[in-house]
Amino acid sequence: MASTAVVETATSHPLDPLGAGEIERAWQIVCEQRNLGLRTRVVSIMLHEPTKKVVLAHRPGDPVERCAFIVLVDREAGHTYEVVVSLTESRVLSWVHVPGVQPAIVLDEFVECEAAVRADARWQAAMRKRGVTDFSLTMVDAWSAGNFGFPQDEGRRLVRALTWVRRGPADNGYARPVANVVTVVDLNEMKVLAVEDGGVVPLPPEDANYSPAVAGERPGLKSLHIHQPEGPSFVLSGHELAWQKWRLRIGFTPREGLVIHTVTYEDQGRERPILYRASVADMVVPYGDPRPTYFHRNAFDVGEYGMGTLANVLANGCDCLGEIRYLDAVVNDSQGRAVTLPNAVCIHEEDAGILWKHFDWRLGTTEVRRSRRLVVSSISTVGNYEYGFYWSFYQDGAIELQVKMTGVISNGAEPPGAKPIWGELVAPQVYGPIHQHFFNARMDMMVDGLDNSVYEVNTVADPPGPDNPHHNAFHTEATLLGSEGKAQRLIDPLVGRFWKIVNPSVRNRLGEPVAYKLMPGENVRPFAGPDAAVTRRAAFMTKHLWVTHHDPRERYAAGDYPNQHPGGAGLPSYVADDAPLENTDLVVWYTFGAHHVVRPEDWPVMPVTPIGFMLKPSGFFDRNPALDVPRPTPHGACATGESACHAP
Ligand SMILES: [Cu+2]
Repeated sequence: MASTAVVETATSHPLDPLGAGEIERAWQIVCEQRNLGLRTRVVSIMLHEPTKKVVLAHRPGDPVERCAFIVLVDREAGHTYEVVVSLTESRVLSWVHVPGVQPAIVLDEFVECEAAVRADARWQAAMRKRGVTDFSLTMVDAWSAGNFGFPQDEGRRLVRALTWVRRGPADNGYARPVANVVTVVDLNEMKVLAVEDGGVVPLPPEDANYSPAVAGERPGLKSLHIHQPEGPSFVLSGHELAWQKWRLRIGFTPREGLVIHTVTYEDQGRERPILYRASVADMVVPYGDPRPTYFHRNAFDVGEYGMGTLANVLANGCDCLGEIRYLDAVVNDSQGRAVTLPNAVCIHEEDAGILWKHFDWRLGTTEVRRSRRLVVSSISTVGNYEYGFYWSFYQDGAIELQVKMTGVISNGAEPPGAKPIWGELVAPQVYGPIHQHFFNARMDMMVDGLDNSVYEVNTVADPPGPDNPHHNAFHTEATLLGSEGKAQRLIDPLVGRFWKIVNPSVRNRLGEPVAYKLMPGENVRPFAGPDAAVTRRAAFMTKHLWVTHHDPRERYAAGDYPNQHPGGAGLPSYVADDAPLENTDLVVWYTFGAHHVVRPEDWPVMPVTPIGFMLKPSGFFDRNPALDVPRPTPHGACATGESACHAP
C-alpha cells in the first residue's frame, strides 16, 4: 500500500485551503476584535484567495500571506456581514454589512428547523389529520423559500419546509411524502410563521427501503481487485498533484466543494498553463409542477446550501476503487469551529479503455496504447439527492468534468388512481415531478497565458455551385465572441458547435493560435418561462456559454447570495457592461442541464446519471501528445501482428 511516490507533506502555498487551525484562529480574531451579538451564525469561513499575480509569482519557500473570508448572519438584526481577516497580521481587515441578502442555509438551521416545526401545534394538527401521531418519525426538510414577491417574505430569512414520514426509525422516510403541507419558517427567529394545508392526500402505502435485507443480493459477482503494487503513478504533495505531465492544485471551499487550480501540462520541457481555476460555482434544480407543494422547489444546491459543507466521507472500495489517496476537507460550523471531513476528496487512476491504436495490415503490426485517467472527485448529499463531481485528466491533454446524480428523487404523494400531469408515478401513490438540474462550471482559463480569446466554431454546408459541383462540401466557420454581450450562446449539436479558447499570441508549428476547445455533452434548455421567478434568479441557465472579462469579485453564476434573491445577480450583472473580450484575461462559464423525466427505475434510489463536458486541446499541441505513452505490456506483446487480415 505504501509508496515512495506519494509524499504526504503539507506545503505552504497561497491556494492551500484553510486548515482547521486557521479557521478557528480567524473566528477567534473576529470575536476578539468585533462586538458580536450572541445570536450570530457563521455561514462560511474560507480562504480569501490572493490575486492571480501573487499566486503565479509564488515560488516554493516564499512567505505566504494568509487571509480568511467569512460570511456571518446577525440573527438579532437580520443582517449579513462579510469579513476579511488577516491571519498573518491577526486582524480584521474589512467588515462589510451587505444589505438585503440571505446567505446559504447552514446545517444547524436544518436541525433546528425540523425541531421547531415538529413542536408547532398547527403543523401537529395537520399531521394528525393525516393519521401521523408519532412526530419523532417525521422528517422536515428545510427547502429554500425562493423569491416569489410575497410581501410577507420581505426581509425575513425563510424556508418553506416539506415533511415526510418514516414508518419506523430505520425507514427510508422519503417513501412517504406528506402532500399539501408547506411550513414557512423564519430561520433567524427559528419560528413557524405559517402552515399551509391544502387538504389531505393519503400517505403512499409501500415502503421504499433498499438495504440488502429488503432488496436481496444477486449471486454471480466474483471479486474484482485493482492492484497497483508499485503504488499510483501520481505524486500528491500537500494539495499539489502531479501525474503524467499534468500538474494541478486541489482546493476546497464550503460553498463550491472541489476546486481545481493552476492546471498545467508539460510539453517538450515546457510547463504550459491551461486553467487558472475551475469549479462548479452554481447549480439550480427547477421543478415543473405549479401546485402549492411544488412550485417553490428551485434548489440552488451550491449557493443556497453549500456543496462543500455537505461533502461525504468517502470509503475505499465503495466510492472509489483501487489505489486511492484522499484529502480531508475542513469546513466550519455555525459557531466558527472547524469541522474536518475525512477523506472528502478522492484521487485515483483509472483504466479508460484504449487511448489509440493502429493495425498496419500490410506489415501485420499493431501499435495500441491504453488510456489512463487521473480522477479527482468528491460527493455531496443535499437532502434527498447525491451529487458526485469528477474531474478527469487524460494523457492526450483532455480534461473532463462529469457530475454524477444519484440518491432519492424529490417527490410527492398522489391520491389512489390519480395520474399526475407534471411528472410520473414511480410507485403506488408516489409521484416524481419533472425537473431539471442546471450546473454552471466556472473556468478561469489560462491557455498558454492569461490573455485569451473565445471563438464559436460551427460547421456549414457549402451551397451547390461551381466550387461545389458534387454538393458534398462543408467547412467550419469560426466567429470571435468579441464582447460579453456577444458571448452568450446556446449549444447546437446539429452544426457540431463547439467553442475554442485561443491564445492569439502563441502559435503552434502550423502557425495557428494554440487553443483548447469546450465540447458540450448532453444539454437542454430550461422550460420555466422567461418571467418565472427561477428564470430571473438563475438567468445563467438561459445560455449554455457565457464569457466574462476576469474580475475576482465575479465568482458565482447566480450571484453571491442566491438564497431568496429576487434575481438579476450573477452573470446578467457581470455582463451588463458588455466588456470587450479579445486577447484578455477571461472566464468561461458553461451551463449544462440534465433533463429529469423521472422513471420508476429511479425509485427508491436512482442509478447514477452522469452529465458533463470536455475541454480538449485543439492545436494546443503539435501532434498527438500521447504518442509517448508506453506500450501496455513490457515487451510489446500487443504490438505484433495478429491475424484478422482484411481488405482496406
Ligand atoms: Cu433529478
